[in-house]
Amino acid sequence: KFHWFPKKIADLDKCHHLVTKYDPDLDPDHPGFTDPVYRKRRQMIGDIAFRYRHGEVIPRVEYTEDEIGTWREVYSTLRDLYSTHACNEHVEAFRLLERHCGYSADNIPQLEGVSRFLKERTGFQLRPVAGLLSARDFLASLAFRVFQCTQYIRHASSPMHSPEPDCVHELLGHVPMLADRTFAEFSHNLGLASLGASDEDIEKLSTLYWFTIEYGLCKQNGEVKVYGAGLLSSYGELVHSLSDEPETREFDPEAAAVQPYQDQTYQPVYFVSESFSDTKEKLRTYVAGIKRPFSVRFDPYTSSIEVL
Ligand code: H2B
Ligand code: FE
Repeated sequence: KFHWFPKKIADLDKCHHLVTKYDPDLDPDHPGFTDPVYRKRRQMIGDIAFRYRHGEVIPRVEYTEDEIGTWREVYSTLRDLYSTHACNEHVEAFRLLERHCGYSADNIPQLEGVSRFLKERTGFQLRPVAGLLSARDFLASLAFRVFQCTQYIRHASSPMHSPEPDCVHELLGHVPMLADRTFAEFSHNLGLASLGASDEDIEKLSTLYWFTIEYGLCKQNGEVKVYGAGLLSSYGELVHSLSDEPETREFDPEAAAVQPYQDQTYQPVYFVSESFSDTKEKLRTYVAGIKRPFSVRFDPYTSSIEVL
């Protein structure tokens, strides 16, 4: 079976299939489920994403005092941990984001400004998305160096945790990492490998995504540090991941691609890379083994995919 995939960057307008299992309108465990004001706000911000077309400026959101309050609480708590827990690349990019992109405890940065910053650093850009996207659509956008980014914030009753991606997760976890060249290349390659892949291979690639981009650890100067965005945006699990409790294993894509994972509680096992270049090289070897009846090449001049 052959799956449609985007060939040019504007085709990403068609990659908008949401997974609703953690949606506040449908999931009774969502902290916002019983809060009609939150749900309405979520819809309003979601509409920006539904209306958005490639090439447009990402509309600003004027965040409320309540929303900024939630942001402030998470920001100041997490920021204190980054110097001891986050990898160098994250710490370095975070410094730049504070200096140039409006990152601070009192301000939720606007996606358009952040997108311009990333574009200058690694060619990555953001586009707004209304919630958790299907793995296929999400991975496909990485093939164009586009990161689909939520713009709403988690519910005020639960500042340290969100069952679904929100702007805290994206801006504090993903964005600093996407500012690193090697990491950007690794993400881009994962995206290219997903284009037109079978459902089984998409499942494996999303599991790999999970244990690297979301929950990855790496060695730096003889210590283990965090580079996964899911960890860098969750206080509890960030501390847990570098404690003695979880099991850690050396990163091996064959093993990570089929390792069962947890999206409800902390991971029982994390994979540790020797370095980003090591992750990138191992991933390159892994994806070369994925069978597709064609191969793809990204043309950076036109931001389009050549099918060979
Ligand atoms: N959607 C959104 N909006 N953000 C993500 O970080 C995300 C997603 N991650 N969909 C994807 C799924 C990931 O869990 C993998 C590729 O399945
Ligand atoms: Fe994420």
